[in-house]
Amino acid sequence: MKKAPHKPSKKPARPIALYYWPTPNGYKISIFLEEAGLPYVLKPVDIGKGDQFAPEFLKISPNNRMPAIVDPDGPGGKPISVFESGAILQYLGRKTGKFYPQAERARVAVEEWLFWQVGGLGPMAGQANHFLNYAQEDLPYPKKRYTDEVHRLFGVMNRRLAGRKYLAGAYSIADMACWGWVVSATRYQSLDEFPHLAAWKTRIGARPAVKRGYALGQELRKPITADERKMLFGQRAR
Ligand SMILES: N[C@@H](CCC(=O)N[C@@H](CS)C(=O)NCC(=O)O)C(=O)O
Repeated sequence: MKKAPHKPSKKPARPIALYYWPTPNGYKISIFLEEAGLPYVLKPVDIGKGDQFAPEFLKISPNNRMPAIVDPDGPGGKPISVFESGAILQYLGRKTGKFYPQAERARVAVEEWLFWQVGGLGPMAGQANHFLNYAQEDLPYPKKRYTDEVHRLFGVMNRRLAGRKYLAGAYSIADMACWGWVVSATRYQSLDEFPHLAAWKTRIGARPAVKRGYALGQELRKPITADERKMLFGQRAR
């Protein structure tokens, strides 16, 4: 008989440490944890102050980015750390059996939209946000390039969501991955042209667990200072 990756344990679940800052990549994981009802403890990673470069944090997240998790009850009952939001969502989905179907066709569909988010929507909307809201020079070419790409990606999502409630079958980690990025991009891109996407955004946003996940740590957000700008932008290999 094949060994299950996670033997169900009789012991009460020990909380997962969530290394987090309230940004669209962070919300993906706070939303999952809230949706699944998994106990967790918040470990704020103040990325403006440089917490992401702390040696202890780099041991679990060598890319100096949050989110990351440490699950004390990982495979074999031993702790495991996971970085990269997509890998974390897949891990938590496998661990709980929730929001990440096992049937191969359904799983492939979820993975298509999950990877579409981590390789496309996130990086492109992140660049658009950078050139529109953080770059100190006014740079029309990158602004147009990345806002055009967000517009294109929103069109893809809108077509996908025509006649569908969720991106890939039932509500899944793919929806959780995309939602915060769509919310954030509506700062500069209206959804008037994308009615199916707008309805999906409202549908997901109405879920109580999504509200809780999105609210996590909002009080930590402050306008960026000159020192924080230096910490975040212009990073090179260390
Ligand atoms: N591919 C990563 C991206 C994570 C990411 O870019 N996190 C940002 C905040 S949204 C971060 O930690 N930035 C810290 C820095 O730029 O030093 C993931 O999906 O987890």
